[in-house]
Amino acid sequence: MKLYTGKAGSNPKKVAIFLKEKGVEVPTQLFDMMAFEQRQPDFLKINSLGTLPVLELDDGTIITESVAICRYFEELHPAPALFGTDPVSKALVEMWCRRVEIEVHNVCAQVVQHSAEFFKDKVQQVPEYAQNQRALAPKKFAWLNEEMSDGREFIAGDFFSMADIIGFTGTGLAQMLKIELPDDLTHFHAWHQRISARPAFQS
Ligand SMILES: N[C@@H](CCC(=O)N[C@@H](CS)C(=O)NCC(=O)O)C(=O)O
Repeated sequence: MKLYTGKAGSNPKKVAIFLKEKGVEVPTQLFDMMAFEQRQPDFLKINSLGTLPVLELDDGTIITESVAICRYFEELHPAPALFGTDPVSKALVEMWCRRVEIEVHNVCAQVVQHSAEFFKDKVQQVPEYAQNQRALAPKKFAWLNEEMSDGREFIAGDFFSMADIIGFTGTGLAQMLKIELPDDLTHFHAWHQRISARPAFQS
């Protein structure tokens, strides 16, 4: 098996953190994303979207999508469980992965895609949309803060999960974009400090 990935990028980072949490090492080919290696014709035959990460299995099966790759490794290495352990916790992790991906991570990613030079040949950029999503982002972090005001330790409940990894990489995008995350988002900041201290989150 081989993991095609990059040093930069929030989605490669999700898989890197997940694998560290699992204590799993995978043969890896690092792409120079800024040199657009992932957009070259040979790689487009592997992933038509020209994005990373991608996992190639020994039988040639190609798995794209960071969360799908993590789910595959969860099946191979069930402990520690990062997608829940029983019907309720599994549903809660799925729910929160989607909520954090769509409501937080993707809003920040849209700002990048509609404003960064890096995407100008790939995305039909609409600067007003980038501004709109930038203005929306603080509201999404305020929403997450409010959701976490019930005292839960992690995003999906009282256990660490994939949802925390997605929340962390989404927050990384916001930091990169210098989106203000006010100090009074106390539940959000306490959560962020808690997970940032985990060994797997050290870069
Ligand atoms: N939904 C995909 C998104 C993958 C993605 O957009 N990856 C970015 C890095 S964060 C990428 O490879 N961009 C390179 C490019 O567009 O050239 C996932 O979760 O893996």
